[in-house]
Amino acid sequence: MKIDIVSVFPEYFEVLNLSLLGKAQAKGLVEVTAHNLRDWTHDVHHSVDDTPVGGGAGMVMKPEVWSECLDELLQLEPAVVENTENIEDSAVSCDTYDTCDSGNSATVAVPAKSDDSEKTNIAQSSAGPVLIFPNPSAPLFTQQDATELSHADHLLFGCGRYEGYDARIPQYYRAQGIDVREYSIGDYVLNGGEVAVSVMLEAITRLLPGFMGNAESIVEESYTGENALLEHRQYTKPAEWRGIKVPDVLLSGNHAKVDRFRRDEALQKTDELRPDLIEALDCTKLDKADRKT
Ligand code: 6GU
Repeated sequence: MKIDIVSVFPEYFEVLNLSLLGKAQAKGLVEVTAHNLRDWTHDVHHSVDDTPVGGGAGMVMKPEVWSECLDELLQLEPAVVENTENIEDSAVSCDTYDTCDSGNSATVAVPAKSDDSEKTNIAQSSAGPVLIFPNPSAPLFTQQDATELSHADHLLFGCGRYEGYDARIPQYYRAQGIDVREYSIGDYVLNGGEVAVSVMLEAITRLLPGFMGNAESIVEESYTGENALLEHRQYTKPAEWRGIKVPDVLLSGNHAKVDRFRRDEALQKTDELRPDLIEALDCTKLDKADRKT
């Protein structure tokens, strides 16, 4: 998987060479390049932002600089758009590939449409690049998004700073047939997209085949699978520590009982802390004992 990151603070991503991702790069599973957006400026001040049209506080990232950068990294012709009226102003959208039926003459690289479920979208598409913008006002990035993006062969992250980026940037690239996603990582505000991109990158790359030593540890995690629950508690030896005992059933050696105990705990914990996840459960996948819990 090839990963490009564009930021005004590319040094921020030097830490990626440490840690697990560094190992994945060494193994050749991923190739990560952090670019400096200012390399695509032409003025002496290397300016990347300007005041918001319509007024308001802060600065907004200019579309011209981004487009020079993104055209190059996406290997698109710097298209002369003849018919800008046809570029649809679609709302922030992260779950579709087919937002690009505009009659724009400059359309290139339209990914093949897939009728299948979201999970297999990328695996079955012609797997063009996916352009991702962190944005606190976008839909939440989930484990399902991470799984889906782990099948892409080229991810390009564009980190916004200041009050954000000109809305025409994602709009334009969608109209070019590029799979453009905007994601928030949670209901709080960060100064820029760099931390959010690091979070998404870690969630995505650890799912790459061969990345983790133990593939099972991925399968059993919270938020994975069709019926995502928070994970049960874990214990290791000793069986009693500072007067606190490990639950007896875990020492029983009875695997069925252990599984039931853990499942009950996961259901109870999820109900208490994340009722939204319980609401989203597929009832047909619950067994009799689950219902009792
Ligand atoms: Cl993706 N960006 C910024 N700046 N703040 C955030 C965020 C993203 N997600 C949550 N807060």
